[in-house]
Amino acid sequence: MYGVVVPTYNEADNIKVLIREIRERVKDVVVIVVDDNSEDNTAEIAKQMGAVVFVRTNERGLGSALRFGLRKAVEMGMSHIATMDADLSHDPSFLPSMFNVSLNADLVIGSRYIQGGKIENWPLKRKIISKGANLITRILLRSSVHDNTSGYRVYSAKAVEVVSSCQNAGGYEFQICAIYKVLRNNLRIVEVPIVFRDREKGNSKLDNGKMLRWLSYVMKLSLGLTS
Ligand SMILES: Nc1nc2c(ncn2[C@@H]2O[C@H](COP(=O)(O)OP(=O)(O)O)[C@@H](O)[C@H]2O)c(=O)[nH]1
Ligand SMILES: [Mg+2]
Repeated sequence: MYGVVVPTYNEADNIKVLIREIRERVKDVVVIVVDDNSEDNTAEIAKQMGAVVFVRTNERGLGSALRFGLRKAVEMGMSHIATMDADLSHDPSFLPSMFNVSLNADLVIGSRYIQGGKIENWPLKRKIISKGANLITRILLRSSVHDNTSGYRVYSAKAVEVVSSCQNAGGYEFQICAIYKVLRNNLRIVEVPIVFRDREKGNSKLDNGKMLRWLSYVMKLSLGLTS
């Protein structure tokens, strides 16, 4: 059974279209929305669209929401679980081929930085931050992956088990921790090209504080000071 985990915070302008497009592309898919108590009705809209919705009131953060959703998906019996952003940056038309590749891999990464991959409409500043974050990850953690920060992925149930140990990666750093754990456990990662589009509606939740926390985490992980 295929699942798609979508972490949300104030994505009312995007979630309806996203869920509809996922359903159009993948048959028998369960969409799991992990919403951190959005003020804009995101959770209610997702429920109306038939998603399984968890509203968290006592915890926040992209990484902890992903971990929570992935665990729930495995508990519900899913063997292949995609994660994707709610803001339509991750085009659901790539999902069928990513699920297909996941039949022979523990982690499939929708990659902007391999041949055929692309970023559309992102401001130069975001491109530099993303490229820099990937350079840092490849050097400090000796990651062979080209797009370590992509949130468009498919995990096997085995990979979910391995990344559940990323307890100290509550925010954007979860993406890095997950790749690190999967590589260390000798599981198979495959990157497939995706075209990433900047969001048209709603706001990015990435800010300077989150970037600093990300950097501090990656440095600690490389020195063996955190897990
Ligand atoms: N549940 C939850 N989702 C979050 C949180 N922060 C960001 N997200 C979601 O994670 C996805 C990526 O966030 P986004 O703001 O688009 O980041 P960006 O693409 O790096 O600018 C979106 O679906 C957001 O709604 C959070 O604290 N909790
Ligand atoms: Mg985004």
